[in-house]
Amino acid sequence: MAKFKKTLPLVLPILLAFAGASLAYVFNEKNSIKVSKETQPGLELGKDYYIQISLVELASKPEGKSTWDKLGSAPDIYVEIKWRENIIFKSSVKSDTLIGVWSQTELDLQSLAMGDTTISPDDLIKGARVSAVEGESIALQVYDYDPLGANDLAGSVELVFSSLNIGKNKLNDLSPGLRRVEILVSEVSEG
Ligand SMILES: [Ca+2]
Repeated sequence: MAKFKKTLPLVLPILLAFAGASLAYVFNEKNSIKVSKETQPGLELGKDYYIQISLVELASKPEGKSTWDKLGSAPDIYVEIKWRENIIFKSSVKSDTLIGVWSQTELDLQSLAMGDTTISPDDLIKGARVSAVEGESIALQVYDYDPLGANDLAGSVELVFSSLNIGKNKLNDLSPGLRRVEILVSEVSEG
């Protein structure tokens, strides 16, 4: 694997920044698997957080149907995050799979802060920014994308902020069609 030079140019092409951030995330993710949910801090109500979808696993077939796709191919998964009755995030589509994985461009906010940049983290993070207000929740709606017809709702789950933790949140057996969801919650570091 190529190593980054010690002295990176001050102005990196955006694409390279994305690639670097993605790699950093992959390594962070591997490390964070050891951290159990119980040891992670909960959300501080009243603060802003980023919600990112890491993984969605669907059941082998949808509820009440024999196959996901008409020709027997696996579902084409995408996720919407809904908050206060608005869709605030829509993921890319992961085609023909029962397990959709989205690599996140989790920002190394420290390195971002070191450089001269006018880019807001909001512009780079592939996720939703929410305010963790007491009693409120976000809804994750998982769809099987259909290019020709209506997208089928594969499953959905509502998560109250008080039930979420900072870091990775693993959720299992949420509904008949939805076996597993992993989301990443990160603090917004700006004042
Ligand atoms: Ca398909």
